[in-house]
Amino acid sequence: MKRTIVFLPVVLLALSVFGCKFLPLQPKPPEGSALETAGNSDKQITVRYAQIGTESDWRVATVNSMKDAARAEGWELLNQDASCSQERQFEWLREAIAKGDDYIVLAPIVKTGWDQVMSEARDVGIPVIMLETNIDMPDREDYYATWITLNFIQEGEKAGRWLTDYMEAEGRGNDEINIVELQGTVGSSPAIDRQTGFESIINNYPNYKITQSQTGDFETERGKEIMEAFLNEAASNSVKIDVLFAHSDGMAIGAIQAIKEAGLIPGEDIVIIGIDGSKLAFEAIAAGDMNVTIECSPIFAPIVLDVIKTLEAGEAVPKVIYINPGETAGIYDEYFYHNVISELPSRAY
Ligand code: GYE
Repeated sequence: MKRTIVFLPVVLLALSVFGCKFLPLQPKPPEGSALETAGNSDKQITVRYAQIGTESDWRVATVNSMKDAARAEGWELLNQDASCSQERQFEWLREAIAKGDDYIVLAPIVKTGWDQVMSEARDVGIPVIMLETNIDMPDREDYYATWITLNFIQEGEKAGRWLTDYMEAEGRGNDEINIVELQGTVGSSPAIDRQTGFESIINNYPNYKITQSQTGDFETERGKEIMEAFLNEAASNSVKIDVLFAHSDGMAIGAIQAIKEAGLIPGEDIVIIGIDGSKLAFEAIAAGDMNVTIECSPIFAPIVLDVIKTLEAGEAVPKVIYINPGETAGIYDEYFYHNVISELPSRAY
């Protein structure tokens, strides 16, 4: 173990100092492949990124990291924003097929409905790299090269565990705890899995109850609107809201606004939990408006690059690649971990 730790940075340093010249010989790229022809002809690798939209800072960060990476490699990135519509994503895929792009990177908005278009991509042999959400279809692994993802269930579990630890530490471990939930896009894996993970923890405590739950589509404005509705309903039923669990920081930020406008103190009257680890959430936690955010890194691009280079070299890639901070890492608060204010200046997204 110790040897690996010492050895890896030395290799990485050597690679960065000496560039590729000292790398062991790579197998020759398949004849006529984009990599083979990139240097000496006008053939350029074209990557079509069929992404979801601009519903959150998180997604904008994903797109920016992909753009930077493609620019550095000299690849053409066709970044296509589907305005949160699956139909538009189908169109981008069909355009890639018609134009003969080299790769498709697909972040599917929902899990179902992909059978037809994925078959079309497979028929013409364009490798598809799945990001975040996977698709639900029979023999799905036959239709894509790899799936790069995060562990959304674990994010939900971390949120649940943080909450129960917090209430325990506050001496409220046996109190009735009423939670409202702002879900992500209905049918998307982050929404389904974050809810599953969170419930798997709080369902062990009969005094924790989700009193209201609705989708805010991962959007800040929607988060605000739904939180207003939650507050109104709670007030008319004389129910206290103790906690907000938001499936994304963007929605939490919108909800914080609604809570302030209702004359309550976010972070105190209502405990606020978000997911993403975005800079805006760090700022809200530093200001005392929010309590915790669970990291979900949007920086997929370096892995996408590796995958494309590996495929260009004619080598195999694993069918699933997890970007996973681990069970206890990636939790940001100023209560247990005190890692928000110190890391705020270096937060990139
Ligand atoms: O948490 C949210 C975004 O799909 C994991 O989508 C992603 C989610 C992310 O808009 O902010």
